[in-house]
Amino acid sequence: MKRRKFLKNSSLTTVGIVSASALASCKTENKPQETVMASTKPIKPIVVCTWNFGNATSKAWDVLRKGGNALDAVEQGVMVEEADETNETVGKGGRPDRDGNVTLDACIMDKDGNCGSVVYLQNIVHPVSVARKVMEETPHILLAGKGAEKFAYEQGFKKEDLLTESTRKQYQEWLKTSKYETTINIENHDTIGMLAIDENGDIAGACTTSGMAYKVAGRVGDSPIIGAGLYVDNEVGGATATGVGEEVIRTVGSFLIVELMRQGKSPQEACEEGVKRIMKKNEGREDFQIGFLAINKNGETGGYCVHPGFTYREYSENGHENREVKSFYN
Ligand code: SD4
Repeated sequence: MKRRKFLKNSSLTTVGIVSASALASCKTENKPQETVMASTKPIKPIVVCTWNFGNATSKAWDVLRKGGNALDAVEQGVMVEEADETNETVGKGGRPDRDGNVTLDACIMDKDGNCGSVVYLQNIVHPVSVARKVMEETPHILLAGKGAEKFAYEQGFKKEDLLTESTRKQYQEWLKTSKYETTINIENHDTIGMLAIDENGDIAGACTTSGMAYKVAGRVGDSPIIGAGLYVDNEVGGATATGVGEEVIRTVGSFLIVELMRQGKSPQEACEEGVKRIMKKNEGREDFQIGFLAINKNGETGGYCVHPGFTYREYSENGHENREVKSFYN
């Protein structure tokens, strides 16, 4: 990751968009602190998402490429995974809780700090779009359970069975062997968190999941919690998380990462620090995975995880690639 060069000469003008990692205070004698930076061309538009979701990233890129805004891009991007029945961690086809009910969590956040969220939502394929409606059509931020579902129907969303033949079968098998016990697992994470910067340089993010498989009924993870599973600050950047949500909530992970970028860390450094904070509270534990993904205002990206295996997808005019996160904690 290239760090920006800070210029100590206050006579230089500030050029381009000032990224968090590019911010530095330059003291000149008898003058107030000033922030200046080298001229670097921000990468925009750009979209990144957790894991190797090529179709979702392509969809978001399509929106951005045509001049669409970051909010539309992330919503339409993650909707691809919500509708994909083969993704067993998101939307339709997501694995159920231990009572056999699929309950979804999602949130969305825009450039102005507006946000919407739904938790424990059943029977609706696109929780991210319900979250957007919460943001845009109500005075609230977070709706839960039956209330969220009723609101979704009022907004025109259709009722649909979210269990598929495959997840129903898997659940029946799980019942036979599990003793009705929820266990944490380092695998089977496919939650999608997506961050985008549009051609205006504005940032938005979305995150959507069916949560931990066979969770205790009523459980809500980090993904719909603003600051935990997702956070965007248009001055600085955005971050999102995947993995065991309880650990991400404990450190308010995404907010932490954005704040670390505000203080001057690169997205990569900020994600590493986020994982380290979590591991400090969990010495000796190896049974869970966390992956953080971050982008700063300049379009620089970074990712870090506890165990190998986390990847993120990036799409900009520089190309389209799946980035394996090669450095990890364990
Ligand atoms: C949760 N963070 O509900 C989510 C799960 C996840 O990939 O990320 N799965 O805890």
